[in-house]
Amino acid sequence: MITIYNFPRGARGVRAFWVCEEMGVPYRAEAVSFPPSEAYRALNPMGTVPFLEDEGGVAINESTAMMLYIAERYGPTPLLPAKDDPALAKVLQFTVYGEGTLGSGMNPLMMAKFGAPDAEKDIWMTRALYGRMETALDIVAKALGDGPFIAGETFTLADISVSTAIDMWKGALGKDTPPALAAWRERVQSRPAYLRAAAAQQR
Ligand SMILES: N[C@@H](CCC(=O)N[C@@H](CS)C(=O)NCC(=O)O)C(=O)O
Repeated sequence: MITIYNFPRGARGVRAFWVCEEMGVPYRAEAVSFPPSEAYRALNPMGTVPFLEDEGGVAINESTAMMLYIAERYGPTPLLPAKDDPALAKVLQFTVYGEGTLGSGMNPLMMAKFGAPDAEKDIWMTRALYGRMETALDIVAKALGDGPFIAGETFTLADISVSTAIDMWKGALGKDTPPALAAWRERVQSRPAYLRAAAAQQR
């Protein structure tokens, strides 16, 4: 069975829980304390969460790779369109973008907010990165257009990846959801599978 390690309320772990919940794939949620123990670092030397293990020695420490793995390994699923579906490129683009552009751009901002000395929080790099994240979120809003979902009529991995990045933008960084994304975010995060995923760490 899949095991997903996560910090309590860690947004990126919710990506993997959520995909499992949408697909009905069983998984075990394992809480990781901060700072991570030596035993955890022996499994995942980066010491980051989430971390996924599955039968056959599968070990993944990138949340969007976990999403794609679960969809491919336990699919097919409407969350990931088939090879010949015209929506495939947009789903892959925004699934990866949720972490490759958004999540990885927000990490240094979280480090500055929670780790930097006060005098070094508001430096050129953090100001530039906040601006870059705002531009990146505008691009999501343009891709969504009139919706209902990022890749069109069907809810996919792209919606999961990007909406959980906005959880970090709002939660850890204390920023507002861009108004053009608010109704979509509420729509996707009222799905029963999301609500179960968000509670998964407490089970
Ligand atoms: N690109 C990785 C990022 C993982 C990551 O940075 N996770 C954060 C928590 S959400 C973390 O573990 N931070 C502590 C650290 O980097 O030591 C992913 O998508 O899973």
